[in-house]
Amino acid sequence: MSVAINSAFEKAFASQPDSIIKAPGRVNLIGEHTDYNDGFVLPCAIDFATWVAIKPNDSRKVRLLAMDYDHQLDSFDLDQELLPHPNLQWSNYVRGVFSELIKAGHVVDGCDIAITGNVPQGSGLSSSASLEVAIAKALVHTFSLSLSVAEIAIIAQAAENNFVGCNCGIMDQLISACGSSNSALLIDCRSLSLTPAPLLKGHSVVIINSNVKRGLVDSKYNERREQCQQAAAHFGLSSLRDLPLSQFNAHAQQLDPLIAKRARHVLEENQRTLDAVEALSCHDVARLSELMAQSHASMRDLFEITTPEIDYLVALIADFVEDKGGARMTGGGFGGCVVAVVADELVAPMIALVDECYESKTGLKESVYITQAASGVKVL
Ligand code: GAF
Repeated sequence: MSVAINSAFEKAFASQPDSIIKAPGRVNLIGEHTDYNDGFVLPCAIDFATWVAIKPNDSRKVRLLAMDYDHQLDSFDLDQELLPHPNLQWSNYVRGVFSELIKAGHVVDGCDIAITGNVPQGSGLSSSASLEVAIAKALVHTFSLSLSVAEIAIIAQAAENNFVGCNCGIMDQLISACGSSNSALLIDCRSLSLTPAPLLKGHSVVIINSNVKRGLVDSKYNERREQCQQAAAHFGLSSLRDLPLSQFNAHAQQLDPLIAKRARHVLEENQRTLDAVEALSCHDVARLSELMAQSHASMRDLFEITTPEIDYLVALIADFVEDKGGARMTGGGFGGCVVAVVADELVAPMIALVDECYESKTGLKESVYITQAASGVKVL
């Protein structure tokens, strides 16, 4: 990838880049739609990433090359008001990061940037977060800005919230910035504390992309977030994190039934995430399998963010692996991927089963990625 980005950079900007930065995508093992409720998540960074090549250009102009978008070019002037591009969505992730850094008082200058990557896009594996984090780290490195990795993640999240219009939480950007090889990380999304949770020996993390297209995702995502806020507000709280399950259970019937379902998912999913960390630390695969199944059922029935194709995939895999692994939808939902944690000897037959059944049942062909836990953003 480094060779390709170097030569594309040279062709577009007639010089070699100074640095190349790599930021990974992520898969979330459990803890879905809990991050913006100040709750717990358990993601790991994956070995699919976005690469950014950068060099200052002694001007106030930023020039961008998107290798994976037919080598489209964009540029903007740092002395003018930075606005979202009306058509080039990929550029808005970059513009957003510049805008948020400047807003926070950091001094950046003109530069040339080439971008490429292999995180499957629109699949719930955080291709956007990896782009935002790669750009933020590239600017921190190039202009010697003083930001911690957590601050890089916060700037990247703000870019997505304010420039792209998705009110996402902090999980994707934080794991892309801080990922650790061989471990998932338990993230407390309130304190941003990170606790490594080593992955199971003798087991693989397999991602099955349903290839269900995720249409209108941002509006449905933002709606879920508002519903959670509504539930918290009913109890006079700013976040569901502060609502004990027992208190919710005692008063749930006062809530609109739909809002109550959303809140129940978040409250129970937080506990499942903590329980999953415990199961990993005891190498209790059967318990992990049970928790992943409960998490999926909750996303399907309470939070209502799965699709029939994904429900089918999860049921197919869960029936096959029984208590030797677990499966659930991963990410924001409405399409995207299933994550399975499976005993190594079951990986090949599981993939063969999915290959045999999924397309004939749904008319869609899956893509399968076997991944390792990867480390977070780095300058190569
Ligand atoms: C998306 C968001 F970007 C994350 O912040 C998180 O809420 C996730 O959906 C659901 O857990 O990936």
